Amino acid sequence: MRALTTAAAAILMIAVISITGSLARAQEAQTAHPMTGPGPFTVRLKFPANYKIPAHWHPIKVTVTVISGTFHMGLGDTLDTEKGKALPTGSIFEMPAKIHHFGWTTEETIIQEHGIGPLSVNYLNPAGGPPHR
Ligand SMILES: [Cu+2]
Repeated sequence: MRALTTAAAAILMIAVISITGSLARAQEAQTAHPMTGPGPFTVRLKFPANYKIPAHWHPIKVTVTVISGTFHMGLGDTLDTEKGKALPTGSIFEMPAKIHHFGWTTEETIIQEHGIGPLSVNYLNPAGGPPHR
C-alpha cells in the first residue's frame, strides 16, 4: 500500500519542464525519481518538428519508445540526416551503453526513455550544443 501511494505520488509529481538554452523548445516530463541518480528512471521528451540532437553517448543502456510522431536515429560521430532510420509511433529500441548516436525529428515527436540510472549525455563535440535533456 505504501509503495502504491509512493507510485501515485510520483505520477502526480510529473512536471513538464522547459529546458533552457538554445534548444529551449524541447520539453520533458519525468517521474519523481531523477534520471541523473542511481536506480530506474522513466522520462518523456517532446520535440518540435525539425529538432536536432547532436552526436553523443550515454554510460548506460537506454530503451526508447516512440509515443507519437516519428523519431529519426542514426549511429556515428556526427549528426547526418542522410543516415539513420525513421522510427514511427510505437517503435521501441535499445541504445546500448557508449554507442555514439544522434537523432532528429521532422514532425512534433514524443519519446519515452527508460533505464537504470544514473544517466548522463556526453556530447562528442562539446561545442555542438547544449544537452537535449
Ligand atoms: Cu541518446
